[in-house]
Parts: sequence; C-alpha cells; structure tokens
Amino acid sequence: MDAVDFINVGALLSDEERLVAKTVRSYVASRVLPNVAEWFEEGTLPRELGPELGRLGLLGMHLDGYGCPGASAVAYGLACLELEAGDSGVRSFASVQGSLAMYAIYRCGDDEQKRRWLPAMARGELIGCFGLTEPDFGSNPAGMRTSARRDGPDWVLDGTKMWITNGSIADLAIVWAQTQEGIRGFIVPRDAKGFSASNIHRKLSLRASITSELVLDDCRLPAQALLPNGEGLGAPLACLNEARYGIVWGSMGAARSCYETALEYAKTRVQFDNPIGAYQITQAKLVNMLVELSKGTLLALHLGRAKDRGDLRPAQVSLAKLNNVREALAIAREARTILGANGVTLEYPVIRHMNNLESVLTYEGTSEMHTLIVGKEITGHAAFAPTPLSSSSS
Ligand code: TGC
Ligand code: FAD
Repeated sequence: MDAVDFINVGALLSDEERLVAKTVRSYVASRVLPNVAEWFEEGTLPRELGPELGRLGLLGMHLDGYGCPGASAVAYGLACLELEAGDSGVRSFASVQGSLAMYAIYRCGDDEQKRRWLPAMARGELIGCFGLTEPDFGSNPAGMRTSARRDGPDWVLDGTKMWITNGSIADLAIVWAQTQEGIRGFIVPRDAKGFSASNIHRKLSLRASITSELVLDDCRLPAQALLPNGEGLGAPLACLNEARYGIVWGSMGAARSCYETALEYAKTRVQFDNPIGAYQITQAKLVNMLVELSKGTLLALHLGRAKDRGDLRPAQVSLAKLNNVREALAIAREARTILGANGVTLEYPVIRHMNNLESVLTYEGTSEMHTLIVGKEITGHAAFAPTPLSSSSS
C-alpha cells in the first residue's frame, strides 16, 4: 500500500496527467524545496521563477490560444497541488498570474489586448497582479471605492488596492473600479503615471510571496485600457472561481507535505524506547490526516472532472475551497504536534505550510464567505448582510 496515495487516486489519472504531476514535482524538488525556507525567512520570492514556470507551461496553463498550453482543468489542478506541496507562495504566484490576471484578460479582454499581453505573460516575461481588495472592502468587494471616470477619450482612476499578490513586481495590474456603468476592469501598466505599488511588510504568513498596496492617484489611462467584455461584479468573481479551483487542489499539496513529513518523523523519532509512530495516539493523528487528505484529493479530482466537462458550479468550488483549506490547516496543525519542538522551525516544512494556510483560509474568499455562499445556494437566503428575510430569499 502507498502510505500517501492510500486509496490510489493516481489510478484515476491519465498518463498525461501523471506526467504533469511528475514534472512539476521534480521541478519543486530541485528548485523550490532547497531554497524555500530561505525565501520564507527573507520574505521574498525570486522573480526569475516567472520565466521558469513559463517554460514549464504552468502560467495560464488551462487557457487556450495566445501562447497558452490549453491543458485540462485536472492537469492544472495537479500542477497547483505539486507547486503548493513546495510552498503556497509559489502556487499563489502561478494562480495570480494564470487564473486571475491572465484569465481576466482572456475572459474580458478584446483580441488586441489578448495578443499584446497573454503570450508574454504565459512565458513569464511579464508579471501580472489582480487588484480587487481594498483597505475597507475585502469580503464585500461590491462596496469598492476605487473609481474610474471618463475624461475625453481617457479614463482616470483613483483609489487604493490592498493585499495584492505580486503587486510591486508586476508589469501590469488588473484593477477593478467603480464607473458610472458599474464595476469595470482596467489593465494598468506599471509605468502608468499616477500608479505606484509598495510592499506590505511584517507578514508572518505567505512570506515567500510579495504582497503589496497599489495606489492610483489621478492615474490616466487610454481608452484601450478598459477590459471591454466584463461588466459588473460578476466579472472579477468569475476570475476568482478559477483561482479558488486551483486552491482546492493546492491546499492538498500543502497537506500532503505535512502528512509525509509527520509520517517520516513518527517512524524515526524514538521516545520511551519506541518510535513515536508505534504509539496509538500518534497513529490516530496520522490516520485522521490521511483520511482527510484522501477525501480532499478525491474531491478536487471530482471537481476537476466536472470543470473539464463544463458543468462545475461556483458554489461547488466554494464548498471544496472551504473543506480542503480547513482540512489542510487541521492536518498542518496536527503534523506540527507530531514533530514536537522540531515542528516550530524552518528545518521542516510544516510550520511554514501551517502559517501559509492561514492566508489561504482568508484569501480568495474567507471560510465564512464560502460557508455563506453554500448556505445561500441550499436555503435560497443570502446571509451576507442583515437584510429582512422577505428580501433575502431568491
Ligand atoms: P452577488 O449579488 O451575489 O453577485 C454579483 C454578481 O456576480 C455574480 N456572481 C458570480 N459570478 C461568477 N462567479 C461567482 N462565483 C459569482 N458570484 C456571484 C452574480 O450572479 C451577480 O451577477 P449579476 O449579473 O446578477 O449582477 O454579489 P454580492 O455583492 O452579494 O457578493 C457576494 C460574495 C460575498 C459572495 C462576493 O462578494 C465574494 O465572493 N466575496 C469574497 C471576496 C473575495 O473572494 N476576494 C478575493 C480577492 S482576490 C484574492 O484574494 C487573491 S489571493 C491570491 C491567490 O489566489 O493566490
Ligand atoms: P474582512 O472582509 O474584513 O473580514 C474579516 C472577518 O470578518 C473575516 O473572518 C470574515 O469572514 C468576516 N466577515 C466579513 N463579512 C462577514 C459576514 N457577512 N458574515 C460573517 N462574517 C463576515 N486580494 C486581491 O484582490 N488580490 C490579491 O492578489 C490578494 N492577495 C492576497 C494575499 C494575501 C497574503 C492575503 C492575506 C490577502 C490577499 N488578498 C488579495 C486579499 C483577500 O482576498 C482578503 O483579505 C479577503 O477577501 C478578506 O478580506 P479582509 O481581509 O478585508 O477581511
């Protein structure tokens, strides 16, 4: 029996899908694992990872055309899992690039915008970020204050975006703003006058990832900066579906790394003359971890097959993001206890994953938001805001 893929999920994959997983795993083993503790400690992620991930075809992997590989949703998910087995920050880099910034252009842009930006982004030569969240509007992006007004043929943007992954290393930002016609998306090149980005410091989570504040101060953009094919909040939320789907898989990668580390440790660490893995309490911890890892991976694959068939619903992604991140975090915390004092150092990956998963639980919709999204789906009542019952049923 395989102590990690215990229920043989691998048997449900095609040869091509297995090859994707193996290729990404080997990249992570040679490039990420030897360095990531240092990146985490220093609070950085080398920009060169962009072209490297691009060469592997991992940026905009599930998009078709414009230099993108057009891989299946399952192949993309497996890549996310393997990247996040390295570090959530590395998976985030690929998610933000492919599922948020590139996907926004792919879904809402015109042909000229796609030709201009997507091939270079797929190669990792240009880095994108996705600015939806604001200091006062995280879970409720509908209230955003960033505005875009027409001035002759131009657009002028004002506002602040907060917690933006890759913001200060990005060549372009996708910025969502209120206009007279509702929320619209804009492509903001980093050298646009009135645009600036600065790093957010002192994070204790997702340290191997750049997180930034974007400021738009009278930022003047030409008419062609507007993404013409996405109107309303539904446009950015459709991008989030893509990234949330990647997290469903990715979180199982972090969980697998924690479980594998704890299992190895339990087999070799001796206390009271026996390996700690010989004690019933340790075995119960490991088995509970394996149960949730197996279920979560199967859930990811089930959703991936649905996505490839074209019948995956956003609320199903919410259910899986809610479950898999919650369980990955529980697995990381349990694994940390098995490692004892070694569990609190960067010599082992566990506390790094554990701290990272605190961000993953919050970004791309908090666990509470995903609970409410599923709650709305099954009851017909939106409980996001305290509205009277009569007006919250659909
Ligand atoms: P609501 O009235 O429900 O919806 C507004 C319009 O959007 C449509 N819609 C969706 N469309 C596509 N996909 C979805 N998942 C959608 N959810 C809703 C909806 O049909 C409607 O369309 P229309 O045509 O009728 O106007 O909107 P609401 O204001 O009540 O908000 C709903 C809520 C709370 C679920 C939503 O605001 C939400 O998901 N909030 C969480 C915000 C969030 O997740 N932010 C993430 C920022 S990006 C990020 O964190 C990147 S992390 C880095 C990384 O990924 O690694
Ligand atoms: P808030 O919305 O203020 O929520 C605080 C708490 O209140 C949460 O527990 C929340 O669930 C709860 N809450 C809020 N409303 C309700 C309600 N109606 N009912 C019950 N509970 C409620 N954003 C981007 O746009 N782009 C990015 O690239 C990006 N990268 C990020 C990277 C990192 C490392 C982090 C930490 C965040 C990133 N984010 C990004 C922002 C992220 O999406 C937001 O942090 C998230 O949506 C939550 O918003 P908030 O932090 O403002 O929390």
